[in-house]
Amino acid sequence: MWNGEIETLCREQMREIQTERLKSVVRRCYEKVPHYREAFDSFGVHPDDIRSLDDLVKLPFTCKNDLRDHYPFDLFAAPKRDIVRVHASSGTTGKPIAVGYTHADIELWAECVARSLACAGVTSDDIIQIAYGYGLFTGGLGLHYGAEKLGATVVPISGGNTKRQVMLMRDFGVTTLACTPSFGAYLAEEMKDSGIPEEDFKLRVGIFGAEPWSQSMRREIESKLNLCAIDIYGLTEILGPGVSCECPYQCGLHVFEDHFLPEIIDPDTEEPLPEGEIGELVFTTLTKEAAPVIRFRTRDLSRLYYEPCACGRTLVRMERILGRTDDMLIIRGVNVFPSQVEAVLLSVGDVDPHYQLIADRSARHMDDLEIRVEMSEALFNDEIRKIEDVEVHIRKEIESTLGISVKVKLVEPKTLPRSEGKAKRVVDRREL
Ligand code: DLL
Repeated sequence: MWNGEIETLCREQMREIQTERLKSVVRRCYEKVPHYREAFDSFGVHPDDIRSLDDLVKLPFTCKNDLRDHYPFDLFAAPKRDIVRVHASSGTTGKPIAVGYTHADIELWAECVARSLACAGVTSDDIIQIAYGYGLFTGGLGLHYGAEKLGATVVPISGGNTKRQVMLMRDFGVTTLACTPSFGAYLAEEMKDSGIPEEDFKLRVGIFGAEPWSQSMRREIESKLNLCAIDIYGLTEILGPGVSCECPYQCGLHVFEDHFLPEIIDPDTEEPLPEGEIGELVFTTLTKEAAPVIRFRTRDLSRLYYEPCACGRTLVRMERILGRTDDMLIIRGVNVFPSQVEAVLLSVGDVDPHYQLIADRSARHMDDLEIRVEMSEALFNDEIRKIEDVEVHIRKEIESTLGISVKVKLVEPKTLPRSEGKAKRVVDRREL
């Protein structure tokens, strides 16, 4: 463990640390950020009212819109001269959000990523190829500083250029790959096509995150890349990668809760939900200087569980992200998450992990959902009859999982757009 003392604290001691830090971040926000002072005042809550973790619920939520409305720097709690870095995220629509970091924040971030990598089983003997994008996106630089802090050898290749990625992976004897799961699947294809014998690659761990992926996708990537695929989670508003990460037991992501205090709420009623129930993840940063956030609504769906992990960590675990409240499609009144479809597609076999969900509205104002997925090379070379059978089989499986009728179209291998960062799984053509 990178920080064994913190990662194995008993619950009582962790709560003590969190309580002290919560009091201090709430006061800091109230004193330094006009938005928080106004929000607390209008909620009728004062920093003096926050005496224990149970008082957290008295505080107002912060939403992505609050960050947009104060774009770029109005939520900063540190003077501009202390800001040493800015990252931004545009999301899928509209105005971006910007987040600043002081020296101490960059140090905190490196600590959390070093913890994540150590948790994943990466050591200073590893060579890590960082194929997340470098730039305003937090993936590249976030992983970079943490991997250097851990003492691993960093190959800062960034995204794109798949042929070069594969060549360097072989030439440098890369042992750890960090990228989005969809780019991982793309690289697996490129490695196969390169004709380089499998045994020439030395990969053993993958650090995959930044987009939802299913358990079946994990198994597929693990067998194609011949590594242990670890899930890492984070978001720009809170830090970037390194908010939580799995260990090789792959049973939930350990949340670095001495820095990020998680809650699960019902997205509709906004009430906190008991342990184990699925709802929206909410985070409060406990130690960030430049851009602290109070009760940030992530829109990500997950659940929390507090029993210690077999790895010895006592940190609260969150389940892999089950979907987002906003990438959920509602088709004829039924909630559909791309991850549900992905799980079915990959469990059926005969198809590759490249797919898209296309929602459209027919002339009779009915919602249609078409699922396009690439067939495997083997199936493509098979008889047309077999292809039709697989199509029908997939359609039936998806219909029984989702409870709605769908269209399924198997397309030729390598015809759907590939992504070098986050995959675009959903195309919604309905005019709502
Ligand atoms: O994606 C930070 C990151 C970079 C995480 C590299 C992991 C690895 P944003 O661009 O702000 O930050 O996007 C944050 O991405 O709210 C989730 O919806 C999604 N996301 C991030 N990690 C995961 C994951 C980075 N492991 C948004 N599983 C979050 C599922 C994830 N979704």
